[in-house]
Amino acid sequence: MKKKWWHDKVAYQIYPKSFYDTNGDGIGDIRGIIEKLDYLEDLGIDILWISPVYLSPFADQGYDIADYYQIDPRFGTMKDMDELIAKAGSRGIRILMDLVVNHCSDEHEWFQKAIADPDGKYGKYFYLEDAKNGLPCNWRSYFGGPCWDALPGTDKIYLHVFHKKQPDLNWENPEVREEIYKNINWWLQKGLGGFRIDAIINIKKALPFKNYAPDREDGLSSINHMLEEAEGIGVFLEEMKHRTFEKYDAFTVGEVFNAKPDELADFIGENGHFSTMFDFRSTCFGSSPKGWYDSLPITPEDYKNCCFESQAEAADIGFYANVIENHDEPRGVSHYLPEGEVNDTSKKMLATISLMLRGIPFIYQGQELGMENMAFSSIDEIDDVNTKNEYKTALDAGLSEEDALKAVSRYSRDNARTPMQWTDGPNAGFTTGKPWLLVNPNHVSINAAAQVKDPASVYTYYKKLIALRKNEDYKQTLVYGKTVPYLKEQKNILSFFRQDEHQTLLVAANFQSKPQSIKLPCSNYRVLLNNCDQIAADHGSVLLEGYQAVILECSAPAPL
Ligand code: TEU
Ligand code: CA
Repeated sequence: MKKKWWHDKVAYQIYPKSFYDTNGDGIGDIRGIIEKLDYLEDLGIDILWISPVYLSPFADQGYDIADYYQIDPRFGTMKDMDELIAKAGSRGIRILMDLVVNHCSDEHEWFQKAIADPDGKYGKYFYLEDAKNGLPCNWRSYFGGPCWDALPGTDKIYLHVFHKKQPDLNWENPEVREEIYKNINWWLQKGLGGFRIDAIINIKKALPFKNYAPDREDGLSSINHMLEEAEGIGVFLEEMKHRTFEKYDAFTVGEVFNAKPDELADFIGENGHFSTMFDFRSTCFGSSPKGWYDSLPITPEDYKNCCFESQAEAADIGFYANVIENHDEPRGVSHYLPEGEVNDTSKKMLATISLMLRGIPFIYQGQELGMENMAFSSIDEIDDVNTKNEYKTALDAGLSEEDALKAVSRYSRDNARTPMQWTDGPNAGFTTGKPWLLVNPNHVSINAAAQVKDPASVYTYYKKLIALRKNEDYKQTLVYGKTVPYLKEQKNILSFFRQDEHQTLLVAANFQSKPQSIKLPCSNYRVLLNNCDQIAADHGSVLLEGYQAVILECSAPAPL
């Protein structure tokens, strides 16, 4: 495999609105990221993905872009952005911007011009149809309702697979693609490390528009059915890569849902469309076509299977980007650990698995502190468009208000969007003003200030995991070595080797509160990391405490 600069890197996602506010308006800003670079450097981060900071009306928190060349004044200025890129760069940290090009904002100049003259040049930037013919297809937008709306003041309708303030750009139009490439190159010339690429699978529509079998009472059909049929996205993605990323050796991470199983090599193989893409197998597990209210919980055994399936799938192809949460997901510790068993030890166990798997680790802001879901007491406390839509879906399905709130609280995107917990003081030290979203009251016990100086904290443990990945003695194996499941059949044991011809490391986690013993594959070993104080070994086996996770270096390669 040809080595790439990003193979051994550890990435961190910042959701700027909730990261750190420097001017007291209750909204995190770019200067806030600059101020926290020391913190990120101390943790050992190499790549920073910044969720969108472009000019936006914030219908979907910046994923609705009104100008791809401007910074939203709420986040700061382009000068701040340039300073961030430079200051991060001087610490060896590369910045990724979020590339949101399936759609723009309805307030973008292109859409405004399309409204003014639907038959002109900019009408062709979007998917417009004559209203008199009715809806061209019954696709349900990701945020609820039909994905067609009236083009204001005209006799046309336009397509939006997300919010109605996020009109889809027509990638079939070469002029649109040119505009996008121009923008990507403009940003790359500033010295970006690359991009995280939003909702990219949606850029290729199965055309002509047609109905699919309705899958809910509303008579609409999930977009997934269309995506299964859409062919030829690779042509767009290859063109984009050649015209932009490739010239800068940029790092790209795709947000790819619904890829076809045999397409993985096209996406993340040595000459793939992207450097890597997120592994969403465990985040998607249990999701129901009916909506969040109908989702199934994930068990430790399910989680193990997800991990191993993804590891096997990517093994001979490339690298997945490993996540346990992001700005669209609940907090990983609240989602993957059973209620009542969320504690520092179990949090560290999850971290051990996520960072020791083969792939590029992505840590979401606050994950390194073990931040947890928010206990929302009313739907009015929630800002997120998608949660509101899922709440309505749950009510429509007959749930009581109380049950609907309970159901959507488990999955709400706002769980991850509550402000970063810097201190135990007012507003968790996030802002001196009124935070735009509720601060989790548990910041009095979960916060960066306390954890940074505590050798036993979740933060310090993350720091050790990152340091281990970078340790010259183990790096080669942890980055490029194989993942070989060990004791896969033993219930609630999630254990695997990371291994190459020179070295065998064993990662073993007891994914339950009850202790259990595992057979050791080697008689001599060194403990590289342990989330508990002790390791109880005896006669070729180890007794793992509840949620204990250990990383061992086996002295002799295990007989596999
Ligand atoms: O998400 C894409 C996506 O498919 C989402 O619908 C995801 O399934 C959903 O957020 C789960 O609740 C990306 C961004 O990450 C998300 O924040 C944006 O809202 C979306 O694109 C539109 O740009
Ligand atoms: Ca601010």
